[in-house]
Amino acid sequence: MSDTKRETVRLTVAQALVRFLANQYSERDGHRERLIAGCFGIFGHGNVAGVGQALLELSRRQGEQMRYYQARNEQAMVHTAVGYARMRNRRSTLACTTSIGPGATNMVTGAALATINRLPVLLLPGDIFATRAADPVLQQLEDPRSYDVSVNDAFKPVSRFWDRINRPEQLIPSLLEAMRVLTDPVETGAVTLALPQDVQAEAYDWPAELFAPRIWRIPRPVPEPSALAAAVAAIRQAERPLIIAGGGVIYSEATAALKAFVEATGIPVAETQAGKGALPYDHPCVVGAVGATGTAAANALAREADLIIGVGTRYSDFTTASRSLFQHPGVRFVNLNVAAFDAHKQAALPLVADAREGLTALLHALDGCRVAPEYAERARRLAAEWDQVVQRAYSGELQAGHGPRPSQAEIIGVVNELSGPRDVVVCAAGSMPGDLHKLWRTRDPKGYHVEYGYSCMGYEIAGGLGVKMACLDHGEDREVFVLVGDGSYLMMAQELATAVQEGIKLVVVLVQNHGFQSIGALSESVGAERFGTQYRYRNPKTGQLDGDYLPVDLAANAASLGADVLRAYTVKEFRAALEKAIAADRTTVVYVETDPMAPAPSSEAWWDVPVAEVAELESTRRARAEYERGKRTQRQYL
Ligand SMILES: Cc1ncc(C[n+]2csc(CCOP(=O)(O)OP(=O)(O)O)c2C)c(N)n1
Ligand SMILES: [Mg+2]
Repeated sequence: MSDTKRETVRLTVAQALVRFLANQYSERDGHRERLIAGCFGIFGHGNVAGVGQALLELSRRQGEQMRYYQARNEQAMVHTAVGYARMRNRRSTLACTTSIGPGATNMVTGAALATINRLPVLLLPGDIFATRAADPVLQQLEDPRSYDVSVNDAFKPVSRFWDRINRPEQLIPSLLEAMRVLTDPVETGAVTLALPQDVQAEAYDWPAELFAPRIWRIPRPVPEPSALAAAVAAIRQAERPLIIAGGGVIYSEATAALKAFVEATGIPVAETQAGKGALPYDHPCVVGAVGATGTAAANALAREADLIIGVGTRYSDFTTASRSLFQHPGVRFVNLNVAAFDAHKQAALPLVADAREGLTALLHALDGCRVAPEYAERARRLAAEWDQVVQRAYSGELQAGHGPRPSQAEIIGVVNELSGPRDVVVCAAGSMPGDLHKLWRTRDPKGYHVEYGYSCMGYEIAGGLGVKMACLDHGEDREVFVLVGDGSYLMMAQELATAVQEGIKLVVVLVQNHGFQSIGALSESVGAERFGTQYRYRNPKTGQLDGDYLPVDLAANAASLGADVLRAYTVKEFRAALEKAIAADRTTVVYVETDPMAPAPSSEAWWDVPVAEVAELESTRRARAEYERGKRTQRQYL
């Protein structure tokens, strides 16, 4: 131990925080990048003098950088950070600073989205005075049971690490733990450091080494030998194994390992929403999307499979068709997952490991074991049949009789055809995620970005912005196509202004169908007759919302936010408009009206949405009978 006095630097808590963040790096496979690539923020009294001043001061220093980005809504900036982190495969993310009160709680939805999707974001809400000198400060929640409670406690259940910095020196261990959690593939999600307004501005003598560059190695845990042996034995015994590739395959950059594994074994691969693109759509082992929004091909194989090999999947109800999909009486699961929590789902044989390491180990241990040629051939035939369905949906043939407006599938087909193989499609809620899951022909592991863990309306434009920022920061020339429904657009369109402000180009396809087509169709299927799902005037005759469609002009709205806008009413016009948007160098919105009554082809899989057990409505009673039939297909996998 040296007895020289430790060098210190006198800074405020906020100044120390941003200097520390500017010096953090992630590293995996020898590749290093900034862990916190920038900071989004909206200022108020809870952060303007603290983190705001610190960001300004850092921006004036030579060398160290933490670029500040301005957003319009705090929820949206978390979405942008999520889009960024997912595009970087969790190697890098953004921080988000807010004032106290509503600015802070606006981020709670974003935090939940990040945590549920297992994506790292760093949230820095302002908080009430630690000294309590001026209580109650503007926007303070006063809880008569405890002075210690603030609105930021609402982040606790949706954060993977949460702390409140009531004294300067608490910042040091909290920052270290925050970085560890952000870069841990098992624990990652939203990390929240609540920063009392007074503490942000307080000075402290920080050890200088706190600000030295620090590297966080993202681990690749290897499988335990006995677990590997058990998994290998199960795979060797299986006659009809099926792989379900989840987001973990892509985040772990295991797509080449998956390709090698399936080419050696011939095992077919179905993909979840987060895992779509793990292999190109036309790879001979790929059978497409699985589950409630899946392809008939993948779901037919899933029903017959005697072994499901889940790789990097959390088995959401959409993936398992609410546990009704896997119908083989002896079906077993082998789950390769970095998180033991997920690896054990469906009473599986758990293989707790990084997806790439696990697949590579399995490949070696299986040593030439292959599925029967008839089985591989059946998978190929089913996939080819589905591809024909996609072609007919893209061309409008499948929805013949609808019109005059284009079907959503035709619009998706044009976007797919005009986009480049490395371009990215972004979506989150409504009927498009399901249609995209079934129909989108993904050609690159990062080409498909549908947020379906939280399926949060409003993610689309804000998330798409983060995707594009991640591309630009890393010199990737990819076009980002944001597909957004009118309902999602109305919920959160304002980040178009942020894209315009930053000179970041997005192509936004705004699909107008006058309300919630997705929930409308669901409502009909549960006997609720599309009640309250369309954007219509209240009808004075019926007293209901079944009058004319509202005259809301979303194209004019997009133009008012600074985007270029093109309107299309036919497939031909849409194609021409999209070509223009692709050629443009500014954010361009292509507004298109579609026919809400032209559904995509069926997945032939169920989704558990309980229907009223007693009802006066005949439509509900019929739906309940149908529901009970579905319910009987639900299983427990033990
Ligand atoms: C924030 C949020 N609120 C509510 C929902 C439930 N929900 C899912 S899809 C949807 C409607 C989406 O409408 P739109 O964007 O127009 O897409 P469409 O269904 O018409 O394709 C709703 C209300 C949600 N997913 N997210
Ligand atoms: Mg809609």
